[in-house]
Amino acid sequence: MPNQFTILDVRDRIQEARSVTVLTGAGISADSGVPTFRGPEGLWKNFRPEELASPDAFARDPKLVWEWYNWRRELLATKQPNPAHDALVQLEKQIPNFRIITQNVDGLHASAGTQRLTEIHGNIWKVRCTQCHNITSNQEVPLPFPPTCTVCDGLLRPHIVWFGESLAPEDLEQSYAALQGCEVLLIIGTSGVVYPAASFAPVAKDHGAFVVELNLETTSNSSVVDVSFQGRAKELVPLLLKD
Ligand code: BV8
Ligand code: ZN
Repeated sequence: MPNQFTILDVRDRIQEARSVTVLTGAGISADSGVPTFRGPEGLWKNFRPEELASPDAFARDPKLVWEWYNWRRELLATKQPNPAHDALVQLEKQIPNFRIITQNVDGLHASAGTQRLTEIHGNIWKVRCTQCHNITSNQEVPLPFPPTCTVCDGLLRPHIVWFGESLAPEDLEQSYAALQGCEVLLIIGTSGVVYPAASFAPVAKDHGAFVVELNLETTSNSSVVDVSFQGRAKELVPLLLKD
């Protein structure tokens, strides 16, 4: 079915809104050259998530898990925010109530300059002590194994939410407040298969939001949203700004 709305209709709707929430996934960073997770070139093509992104995997073989994260940190150290990240920084300045909820752990929204940001799956540039749970920023690439805590000498792990782990309660609270209180929810570059983020579109919709999807292809969110545009994030997102 053809779209009932054009991208310029959506731009007007966003510009008139007092509250906009944005949910992003790996697709927004794909335009910066960061590999996505699923799909033909995705990271999970070569690795099984439960073998690397799970607490069991880390307990079994922390060195292997750290090798994978070191490889990703090395790759990310060469990447920059793209025009989609930058356009969202501009949008934040125009909308009184604004929040980005990102599933991405790459830190690119923060380095672009987004202020009101909830990184629900954590951040690859932070580490957490498995003993005393102290969280610190860490940009060392590669991080020599075993990385240890300066407070208690415990083994450090990536500050990332793995499969089977709960999201931080404060991040969930902030996300649900932003989803339930927004006039427009913009969903950019996510396949919509990982929970709880996969259920965010219906939450916003049930609370009266106008829900927009920007993606290269149709996803499991497409049937829920009010309008879906297919294209690259770096081309579509800047069109939502004022001229
Ligand atoms: C939890 C971290 C409570 C690693 C990640 C059955 C039913 C319901 C739930 C479950 C279930 N079985 C298990 C669960 C729970 C599980 C889950 O959802 N599993 C799924 C797979 C079924 N979830 C959890 O465990 C979560 N915790 O629920 O806590 C609990 C506790 C205990 C037991 C049960 C429940 C924790 C989730 C873990 C999240 N961490 N990995 C790391 O990054 O190092 S998930 C991983 O996927 C990534 O982190 C990423 O953030 C996330 C989402 O992926 P996407 O961002 O969407 O990326 P993807 O590649 O899939 O898609 C890219 C999209 O971009 C595509 O659509 C593509 O078309 C588009 N695109 C590409 N290029 C562009 C583009 N679009 C625009 N422009 C472009 N240029
Ligand atoms: Zn410690």
